[in-house]
Amino acid sequence: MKPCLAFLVALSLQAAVAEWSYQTSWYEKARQDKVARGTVWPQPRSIDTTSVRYYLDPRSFKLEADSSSAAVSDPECKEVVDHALSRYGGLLFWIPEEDRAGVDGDEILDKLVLTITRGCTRYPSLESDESYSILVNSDGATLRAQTAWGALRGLETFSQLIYGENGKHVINGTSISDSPRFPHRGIMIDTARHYLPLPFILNHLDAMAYNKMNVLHWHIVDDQAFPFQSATFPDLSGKGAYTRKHVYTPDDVSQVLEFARLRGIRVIPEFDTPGHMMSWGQGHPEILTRCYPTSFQPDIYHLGPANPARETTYTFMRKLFEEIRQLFADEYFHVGGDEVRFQCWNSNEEVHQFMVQQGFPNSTQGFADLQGYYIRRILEILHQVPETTRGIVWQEIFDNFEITGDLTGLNLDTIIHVWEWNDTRYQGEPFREEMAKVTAAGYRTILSSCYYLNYISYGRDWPQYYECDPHDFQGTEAQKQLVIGGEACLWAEWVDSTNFIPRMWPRASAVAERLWSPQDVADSEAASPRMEEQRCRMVRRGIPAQPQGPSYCEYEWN
Ligand code: CP6
Repeated sequence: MKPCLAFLVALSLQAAVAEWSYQTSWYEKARQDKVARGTVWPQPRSIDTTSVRYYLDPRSFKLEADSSSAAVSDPECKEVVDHALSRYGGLLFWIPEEDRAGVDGDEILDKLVLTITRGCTRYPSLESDESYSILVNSDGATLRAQTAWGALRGLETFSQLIYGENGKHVINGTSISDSPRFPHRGIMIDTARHYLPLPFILNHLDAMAYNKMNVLHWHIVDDQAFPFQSATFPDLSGKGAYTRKHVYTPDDVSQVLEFARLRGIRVIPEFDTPGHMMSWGQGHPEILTRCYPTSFQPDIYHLGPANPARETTYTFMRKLFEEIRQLFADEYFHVGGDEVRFQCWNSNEEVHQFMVQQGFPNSTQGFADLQGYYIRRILEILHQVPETTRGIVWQEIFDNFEITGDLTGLNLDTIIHVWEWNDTRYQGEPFREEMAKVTAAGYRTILSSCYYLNYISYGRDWPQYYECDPHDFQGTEAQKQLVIGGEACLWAEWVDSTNFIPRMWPRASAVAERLWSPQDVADSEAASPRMEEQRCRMVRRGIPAQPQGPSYCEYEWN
């Protein structure tokens, strides 16, 4: 009898302790200060919130397009809007049925009415207007945008304003007027070092939309693999992909493009040239430079950069670019240009003869001239392919033209992508100097140097991305205007589908806010509770974003 009684006492004591710890959970209290429910990421340009609460009933709430506006009358708008309304219909309410409380007797918000005041284009572009405004008050809720792309950003914001309280979905009285600080807010993914199956790319595009990012820079091929399946040159992936299964077919690419378009995201392909092309040589060795061993480099790679001395190289690139331009819709195309080894060109007699013929000196200067010649021709080809196409290049191309002392070969419509950064250089602020130089020469630029997500370390590392500002360099107002944005880069030597999403998110969210929100939204401490909320929001929506320190989410990943 006695042990049995002790057992019962212990049991009820345990229950009491459990009850006590639930009710007064110190961590729950601590967390109240660390998360900020119903806050928006990235922070809008202007937001006013009242303390009036409106309640939403998931069974009857409606997202509606104003039928007298372009949201319905313009077919290009309507397609994007219809998809978005159905997507967000599924994202607004997340409190599980069993935890929900009725809202009878509360002040109800029954719908959001969306108005598009201008019109739409089939694809988003660098020039797209993404502005929107939201008003929630006792008259109801409205969302106004000039274009479907602005409507998408506004729907995302509206969905984030809704929070859960005592089992009810709530929104406060709110007035928002918002537009992005930079038009190019990108993320670079690398599908050459590891193949990323399509569902992971699509999941990532969803996460980009949740963070109002609008450019997927697809570094699709590189030295290690050529997963892009070309109809013109099937041997490129036939022999250059890891396996026959590790490829992106034209249908795969179309799926990515359409999924991105419906979320207002541009897809810019990168076909890196003349360096980083080893995998191309598996199927087409004739376009690469054969490297000969030298006393300095006895074990140099068998095949090096593109062969700039052969006319056939340019014919090949022209045909490939024509195919790619047909498939990808964006006006911009990234042609790389980074990390070219001159030793291989130097070891090759055919290349030497070509340099003599062109009058290039036999020196570093001469190889810079040669690379300048090659890129100038590549950019010319880009200009000539059907549909206007402009180039984006890594910073070496600019640096290189600077070495030759003649920037006239580098068309002013080319965008310079600044990426170089190592610790000592960072101390010396070299990327800031680079931004100043590039813009002083009149080129538009995007910054990645301080947004390299492939670096990892112990601890909370997003503040360093958050605090790096693309305008933080010495320059005139006109120079600042030439900075069109930035890109987070996740190089994938150590990343595949097992760790891609958690390594990317929510660290890329820090970059997203830097590029969207006003410059003075820059305090990472102040941003922390919103970041915490954004991370849990992504988890709730099916993005396995990694934690940013000890914490929990109300609705965990499962
Ligand atoms: N591959 C290509 C890479 C890198 C670049 N280009 C790279 C360089 C330095 C770091 C990470 C990645 N792996 N094609 C540079 C643009 Cl730290």
